[in-house]
Amino acid sequence: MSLSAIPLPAGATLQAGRGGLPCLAIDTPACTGEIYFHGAHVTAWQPHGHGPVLWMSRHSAFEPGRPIRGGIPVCFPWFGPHPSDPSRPPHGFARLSPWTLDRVERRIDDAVAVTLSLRTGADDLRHWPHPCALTLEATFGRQLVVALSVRNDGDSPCMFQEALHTYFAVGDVRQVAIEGLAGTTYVDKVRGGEHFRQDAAPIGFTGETDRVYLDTESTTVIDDAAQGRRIAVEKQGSRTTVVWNPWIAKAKAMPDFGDDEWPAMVCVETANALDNALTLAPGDGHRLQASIRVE
Ligand code: TA6
Repeated sequence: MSLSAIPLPAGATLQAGRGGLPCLAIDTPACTGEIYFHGAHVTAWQPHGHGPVLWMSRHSAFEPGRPIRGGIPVCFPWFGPHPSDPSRPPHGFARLSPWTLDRVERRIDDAVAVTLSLRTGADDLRHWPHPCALTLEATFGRQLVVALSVRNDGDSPCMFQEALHTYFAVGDVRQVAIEGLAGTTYVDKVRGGEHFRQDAAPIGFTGETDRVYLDTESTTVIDDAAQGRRIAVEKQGSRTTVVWNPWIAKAKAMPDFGDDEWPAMVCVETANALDNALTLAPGDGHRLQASIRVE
């Protein structure tokens, strides 16, 4: 179906975005937002009465085959480097792929729900031998609800990892505290991938931080003291929460990340990764959901 054939409700506008990539701009009494078809990538959400909730790098690429830096990258079917082949793209191919716009619907309370889909096709199967049907639904309203659904259309079990790799805008990460993960075991990628147990204190940031919290279904809260706000991230269908800030050296090492941008962001990612990887039987499906609101 051509893009022009898809009916758009009031508050949703089809645009040629950065790099000429197609995107939908959302503007209703509830919020403004933006989602690109490239990677089914949410790049903006701002509920009325609040500042932008998602962070975007000023240096992000917007071109086929390259990930967008910021917003909510969709990581699938692996998380981080490919388990065995370093030539494969980090965080999988879903965020590098052109997704298809399926429908845009107006919901109650001035929310707009955008649904895109991707089928892992032959060109992906070289990287990954499983035909799957992916759906990404982003509902832009007074809260932002993003759901990634995966269905195994193959005839053998399919093991995968996944993440909604959300970049949050904060006033100063050095004044941020993250609540909700006390007592949870995490893999610390800054300390050799060793396992540690989070103590009772909220997570603070004094250097590069890259932690994969396992076996947790908890809601996390980002206390952004510098902006005097708290952001809650509630999740369903997720056993992993990833917390990341690159800090100074890692920020300098990334070409699509400004050297001075690291204090303004923190990633709190809703995932199923590492030990929490999932296996779907043929015909089975799974839904991963993050619900984000400013408290
Ligand atoms: O989720 C944290 C992480 O895995 C970090 O290790 C860092 O690599 C980050 O993702 C960004 O990855 P990217 O491939 O988008 O540069």
